[in-house]
Amino acid sequence: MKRNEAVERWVAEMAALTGPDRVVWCDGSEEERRRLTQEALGTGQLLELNQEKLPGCYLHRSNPNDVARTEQLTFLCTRRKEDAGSTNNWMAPADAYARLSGIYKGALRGRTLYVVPFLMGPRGSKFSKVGVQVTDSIYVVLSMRIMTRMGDAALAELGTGDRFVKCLHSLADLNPERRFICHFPEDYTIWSVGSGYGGNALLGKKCFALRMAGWMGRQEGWLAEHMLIVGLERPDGRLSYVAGAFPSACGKTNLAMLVPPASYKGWKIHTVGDDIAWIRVGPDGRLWAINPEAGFFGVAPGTNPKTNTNAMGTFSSNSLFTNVALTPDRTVWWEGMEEPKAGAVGYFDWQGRPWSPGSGTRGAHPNARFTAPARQCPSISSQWEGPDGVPLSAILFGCRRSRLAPLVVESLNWRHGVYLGATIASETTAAAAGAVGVVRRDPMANLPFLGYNVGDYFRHWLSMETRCPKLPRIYRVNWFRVDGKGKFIWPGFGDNLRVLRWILDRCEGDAKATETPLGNLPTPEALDLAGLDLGPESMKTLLEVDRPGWTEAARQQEEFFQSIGPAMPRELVEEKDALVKRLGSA
Ligand code: OXD
Ligand code: MN
Repeated sequence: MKRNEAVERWVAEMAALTGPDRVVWCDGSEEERRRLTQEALGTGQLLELNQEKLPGCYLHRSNPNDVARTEQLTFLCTRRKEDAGSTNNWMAPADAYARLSGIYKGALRGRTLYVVPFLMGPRGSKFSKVGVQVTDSIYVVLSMRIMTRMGDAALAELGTGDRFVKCLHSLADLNPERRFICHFPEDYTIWSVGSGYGGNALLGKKCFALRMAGWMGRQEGWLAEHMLIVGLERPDGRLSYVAGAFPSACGKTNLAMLVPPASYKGWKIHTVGDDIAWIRVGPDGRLWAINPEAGFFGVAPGTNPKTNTNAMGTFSSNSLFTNVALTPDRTVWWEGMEEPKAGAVGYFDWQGRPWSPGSGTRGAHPNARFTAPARQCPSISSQWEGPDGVPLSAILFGCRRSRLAPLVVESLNWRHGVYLGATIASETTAAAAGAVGVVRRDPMANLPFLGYNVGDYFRHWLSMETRCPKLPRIYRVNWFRVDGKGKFIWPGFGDNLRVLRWILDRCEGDAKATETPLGNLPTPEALDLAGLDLGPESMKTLLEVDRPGWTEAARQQEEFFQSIGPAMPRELVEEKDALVKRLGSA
């Protein structure tokens, strides 16, 4: 491979800082995968799974203090504090470099520094961007190998250029007190230390493809979003693509791979991406999206042949599992899979402790993950690596709300759609450290991943109206409404296609809707409910407009908007005022 001087210079600098015994350049080859896997098996970083049942699959157990993203330790380090905005932690770049250099200094003594060039996006695409991560974790290298186009392919794409994102990572001593994930967008640099967890350590993912790319996209006129991308093909062959933002661990992977209900004969699903979308205006004036990743880093608990058979097919080989339970025949298990017999022996929990099913303790960590190559997904789209991406017919903003938010609302126009996304509030999940089930603001389901001021982000979204002549329609959805007994009302999973069908029909102008203060809701007959056990009362709850509840929600939105300060676009405040007015009249 031709050498790239800028990369070599930077790697030498990072090696001088961290002091490794060896520097190994990764080429992405199969031989390298085998060699690194053997090494990781030797040190116990990986455990071999049953190679007959799960060929090429391995188990990783993380440090129990390092099992989720740590948002409180994640910083934007911009020269001006206001560029980080009210929702991000901020540190001055000089302070962050000094503080973290102290931790990195000599941290790789006795260790190997792996150099991992990686490409986000398909080869030969104008969307795509190169990064180089240096790391002391083989688990991270092998995960990056699945999640990105890694090795020589990335260097070939970079050529002799010097525009690459410089990603420094070290596990250091895994001390949560010395754990930092710092982004320096002005320097194209990410420094992460003290964590081996996916979102903190696989720097191509959240750090680059969302925060750093968000910053780049603002400057270059495109969007980096926390969105799945899926193609929906009707029996007559019409194919439409939808992108959907949902908070972490709220079913993006399941929606991207959904299996149509039995009555949907002839419908086909084409998975393009399950977590991140880069979106640009295409030459035809529509929005086009790519998935910058090459793999899925999905939440394992709850995944089973009924909820996501395509995911089961995807990770049946060449995959890594993190913090799942180990079965007596060295396969994997997690909550939500078929329950083993209570008291069965030979199981180990996610921390490697002997464990018995039915003992009342968890086998897998709630944020246990699978890391699997996208190309293995049975429903993968033939277009998933297309350099131009796929054109979007609709954008979804999803939330997880047990009350208040209806099943689906159609926005009145782009500006109102941006407002619907900007005002998402959702119940927290185990994907981030901290309390679970607490309602918090999560604009565009992207709050933890914003690479700049949230007010400027809203403005950037609004500006698409002037850049893009053929914008997709925007919808807000909520699959998570519960009844009086706390049970989910909507069946979710494959049946979400019923809602997507209404959305597609609306985009094509042939489905009925009722105008409400919130936006357009389906008339009860417009949603296809055939074969579902959902009475009129349930549908009434799913489609209700709770006026006092929304009046209070609008008051809370006002507080949120005010907290954003001068960057907050007036247009969205006006949308909130218009909602209050609509709620008050009629
Ligand atoms: C993820 C997350 O891992 O959102 O995708 O936390
Ligand atoms: Mn995510």
